[in-house]
Amino acid sequence: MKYYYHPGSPNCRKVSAVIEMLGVDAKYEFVDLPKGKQAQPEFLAVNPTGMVPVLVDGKTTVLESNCILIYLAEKTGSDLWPADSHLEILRWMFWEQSHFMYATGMVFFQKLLKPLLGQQPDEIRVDEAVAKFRRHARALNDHLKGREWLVGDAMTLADLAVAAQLTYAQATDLPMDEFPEIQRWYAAIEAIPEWQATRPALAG
Ligand SMILES: N[C@@H](CCC(=O)N[C@@H](CS)C(=O)NCC(=O)O)C(=O)O
Repeated sequence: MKYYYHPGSPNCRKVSAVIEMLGVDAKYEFVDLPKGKQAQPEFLAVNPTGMVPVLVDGKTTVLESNCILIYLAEKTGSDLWPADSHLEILRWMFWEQSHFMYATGMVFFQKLLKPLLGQQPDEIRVDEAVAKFRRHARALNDHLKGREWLVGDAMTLADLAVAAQLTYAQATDLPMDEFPEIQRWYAAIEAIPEWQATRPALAG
């Protein structure tokens, strides 16, 4: 298997962690995002949207981080994708991509990436994204009351998909102290060695 990735990407982090947790034999292929390699014809032939992560397994190309997680879990028969919980896991994965990632990704882009590129953060966009984060984090925090994991009694792909978007929470000063249930749950994920090993340098 060939795995196209960038170590700073939260969407790649979830895939890298699952590859390591499941002991999958994958060849890591670094895609230099700051140098624009994702927009070059060679990579666009692999993923026309010009984004990582991508997994290529023989003749099968899997796009979208959450599809890759499911593909890997199905291929290995992992407990992270229990047959009786697919609907609930997918619900969190869709939510993560549609709402949570929008908020955390915007704050990451404005507060961490733009200064690295010598640009000023757009404070209006930061405020909008932090407001969105609060709205969705509140729902996540409420859901976690009395639960150890997002779905069922054990960790699933849902936990890893959602947790990935908190990779830069500390480095971007997201108001995590308002959400104690998220902090408790996230601390359990941070304790996983493969999760620690995939922490990007920029996350601090
Ligand atoms: N929905 C996609 C999002 C992937 C994504 O946003 N990838 C970012 C890195 S986290 C990327 O490749 N950005 C490069 C670009 O947009 O040029 C997924 O989950 O795989």
